[in-house]
Amino acid sequence: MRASAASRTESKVVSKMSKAELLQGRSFQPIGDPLSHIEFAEDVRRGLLKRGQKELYSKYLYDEIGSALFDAITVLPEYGLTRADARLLRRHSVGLAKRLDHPSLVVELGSGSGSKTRWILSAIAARQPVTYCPVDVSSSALENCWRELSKLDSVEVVPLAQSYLDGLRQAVELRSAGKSMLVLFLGSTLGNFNPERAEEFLSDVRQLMLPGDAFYLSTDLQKEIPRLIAAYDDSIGVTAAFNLNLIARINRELGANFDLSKFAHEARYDNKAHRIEMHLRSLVRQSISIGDDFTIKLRRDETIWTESSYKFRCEDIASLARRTGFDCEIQWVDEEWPFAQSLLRAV
Ligand code: AVJ
Repeated sequence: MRASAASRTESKVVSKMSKAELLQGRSFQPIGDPLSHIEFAEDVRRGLLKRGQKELYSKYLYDEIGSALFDAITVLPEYGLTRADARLLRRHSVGLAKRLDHPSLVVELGSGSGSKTRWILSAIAARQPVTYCPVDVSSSALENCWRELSKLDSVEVVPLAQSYLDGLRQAVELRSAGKSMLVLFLGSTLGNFNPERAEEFLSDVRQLMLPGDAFYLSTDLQKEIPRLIAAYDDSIGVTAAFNLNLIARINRELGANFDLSKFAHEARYDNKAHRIEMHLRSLVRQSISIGDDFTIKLRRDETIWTESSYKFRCEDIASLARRTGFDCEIQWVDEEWPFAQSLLRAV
């Protein structure tokens, strides 16, 4: 009796609350089950036991500490990418919203903390209510994103803690009949994929879209090598900490015994492949146990490759778009830090 009376009172109160108040009170509940411990262990095992160049997948850089360090990277003076991305979005959001066919669903792949997305979401929501699905494997980043953007008027945030394609597959279920969708892939995250994977990924995304839907893609552009090296090897060592955190994470989660003082962060540019590479260089000859699962040996100066960040030319994006079922409708370029945003239309 008492319980039902209480819940009746509660629902009455709730019905009077504004949307903002409702969202304030609602707890963060992402849909999905992000990366599993088993998958992490298997990927680490495969990458470290590889003959030749050892490697670790860059998606594992983003645990709670790694995501916080990445947020610090985005405000470093040397790291111009995020500011360029934000400048372009601020400058062109309204123009972009006008070109779109009143999308009712916006899906952001790799939203991170979502701070850049505010401009484009408000420009779209000013024209009609919108459902926003941030997709990210980092639930701490998703929670920040949810806190930041669920306050916007006419925006419903549905966070998806999943891989990009699983998240997109889930999100398209929320599309209202006859309405279009906008997929955002900002921050030059596409640059983490090698060219074959990037092409395959865009084709997979295209498969989940309908003709007329829009894909808005940010990519870092080729520029002077010293500027690129500085962006990935900053003077106060935040990027070094970001990189080293990956082996610290393996210590924490898989019971390994990496001694971080025996590794150095390294950023290199491969001028043929047009990519920055991050490596962890072993300063001595050493062996490391990954829990009681397996052991690896590292020679002095042998490296573990932890990330690639490809740098593009505008025409690379346009031709990649054509090969994957899109038409590159317009590109905007930041002059201060060469960086492009491309509006790709599903054909
Ligand atoms: C988030 C993948 C775009 O490659 O520039 C920053 C990650 N790595 N500093 C990038 C990163 C080192 C970043 N992305």
